[in-house]
Amino acid sequence: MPKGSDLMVAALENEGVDRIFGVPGEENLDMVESLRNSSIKLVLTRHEQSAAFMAATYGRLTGKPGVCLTTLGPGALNLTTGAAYALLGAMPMVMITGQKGIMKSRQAGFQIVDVVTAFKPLTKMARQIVSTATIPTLVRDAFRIAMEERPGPVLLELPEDIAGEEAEAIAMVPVHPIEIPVAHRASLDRAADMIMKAKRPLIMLGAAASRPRSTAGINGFVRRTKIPFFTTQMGKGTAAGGSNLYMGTAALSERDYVHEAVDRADLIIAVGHDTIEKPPFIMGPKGPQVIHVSYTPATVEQVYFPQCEVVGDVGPSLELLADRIEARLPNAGALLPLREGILRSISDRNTENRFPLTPQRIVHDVRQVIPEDGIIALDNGMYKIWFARNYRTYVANTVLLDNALATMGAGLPSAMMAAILYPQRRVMAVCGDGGFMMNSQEMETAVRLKLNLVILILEDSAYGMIRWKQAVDEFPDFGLTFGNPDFVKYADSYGAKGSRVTTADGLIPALEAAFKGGGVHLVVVPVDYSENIRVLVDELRAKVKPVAEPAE
Ligand SMILES: Cc1ncc(C[n+]2csc(CCOP(=O)(O)OP(=O)(O)O)c2C)c(N)n1
Ligand SMILES: [Mg+2]
Repeated sequence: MPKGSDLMVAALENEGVDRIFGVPGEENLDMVESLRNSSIKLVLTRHEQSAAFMAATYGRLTGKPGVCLTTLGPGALNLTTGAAYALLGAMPMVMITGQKGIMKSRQAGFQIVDVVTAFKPLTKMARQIVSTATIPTLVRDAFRIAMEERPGPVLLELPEDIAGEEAEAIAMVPVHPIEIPVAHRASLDRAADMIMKAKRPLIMLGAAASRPRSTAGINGFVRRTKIPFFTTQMGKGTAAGGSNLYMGTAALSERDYVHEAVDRADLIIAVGHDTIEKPPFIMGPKGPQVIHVSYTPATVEQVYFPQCEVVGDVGPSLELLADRIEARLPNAGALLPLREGILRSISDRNTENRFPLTPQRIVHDVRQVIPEDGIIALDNGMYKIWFARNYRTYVANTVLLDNALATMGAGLPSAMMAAILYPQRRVMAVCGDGGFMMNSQEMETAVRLKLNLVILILEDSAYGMIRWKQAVDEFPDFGLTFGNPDFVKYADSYGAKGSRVTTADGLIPALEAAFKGGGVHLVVVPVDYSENIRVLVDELRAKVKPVAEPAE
């Protein structure tokens, strides 16, 4: 007779799950035994938080929920940051947590936390499984909810006694494909009318444009309409950045070079914009009109209140919109003359020979060693702004950054997930010395899994981003510096390789050697963050003036 945990594992196999990430506790031992006898691999991590980051990234890259497993109380609570990461980032994920038995209580309150309640605000659904009979339907429901637009995390709590209980063999619920409806004709007509009337239209590609299902339709829309586009941080790569219509990425909310185009636009077609991102531009009473095109209706915010919405499956809806406007847009390229100046200003001084290296030089050199389909996964720190602004992308989901929860600690685990899914591509984690240390223990997991992965650490011995804000706000320099381990020895102690860049021209060869050598390789590069103030504050304040009235 099967046990509850056998049904659980069979239900996960029914969903096509191939790996589960996590740290089991004694409450999961039936589950672990059922996994041992299944087709699903159990991937141990060294902290539950990284298991959640990996599962969420699996969801982000494949569109199917990644799965993670922990014990009750302490283990489950270690998933909270990962749950928030998946919730804000719209990444499908299923978390399975253990619990003490619910039919008898032989350990009183030991380790018991109301996990289901704790996860309510961090998930789309959080449920305790109270009977083996409901396992197939609950699991099917959990996966559907995690995947449905807008995707996100769900939690199923499997108590120890339900997992170990003998159960009737119950049939699994078959999985079938679900198509997302296409936008209504009336909304397409209204949007087409606004676009044809626009004098200076601009497309913005946002976070939901990065969904694996979105990208083909988006490329077609940009190509057919010939309207120039910019991206949000999480929309990078969704239409080939190398195309001659790319105007830049909005890493700041206003007054960056890209805003010279945004401020002059009279219409922005916002494809897949999700307001969990730090605003790519600020809507005001006088600014451009906005058409929101996405899977779900717009969230109205003080800074985002579109005047028209095209809601439905993004790719096919954009195809229908392009059918209506293709070759009928005499003003499509009105903002294109600004492109060269914007891109030139952004790439200014990016080959400067200073040591420690400038952030611009680091971005430039990283781009040289990463092929078009190579993936960089960023942690959170000052360099994220530089990579978002300056790193050109050619393929969707080749820059994995988190402009939603913007948590530190996810860079290494998300890069590890990409390396597992795409062993034939170059994959690099880019971390600050602060963020790297938040999950650096996963070096052991990466070595154990025999991943090919380069980890680039930008060393400034500080929580640089906060130190920068402190300086911008004219506070004294205080409380944000620290010491580091010797990263080369640290890598060595994990059985990984390590190297340190000691000259301005040393980064490219160090990275090339790391990729060619294979395995897990950590490269440390000292960074000179004085450019933060020089460019992101002084230069932009002096050069980029907000446009009061759009010029006719
Ligand atoms: C988990 C978490 N804690 C704190 C913060 C606030 N925070 C944002 S960036 C940052 C500093 C990052 O330092 P580091 O990783 O060294 O990158 P740097 O900015 O120095 O390049 C901090 C503390 C955060 N985003 N996430
Ligand atoms: Mg730092």
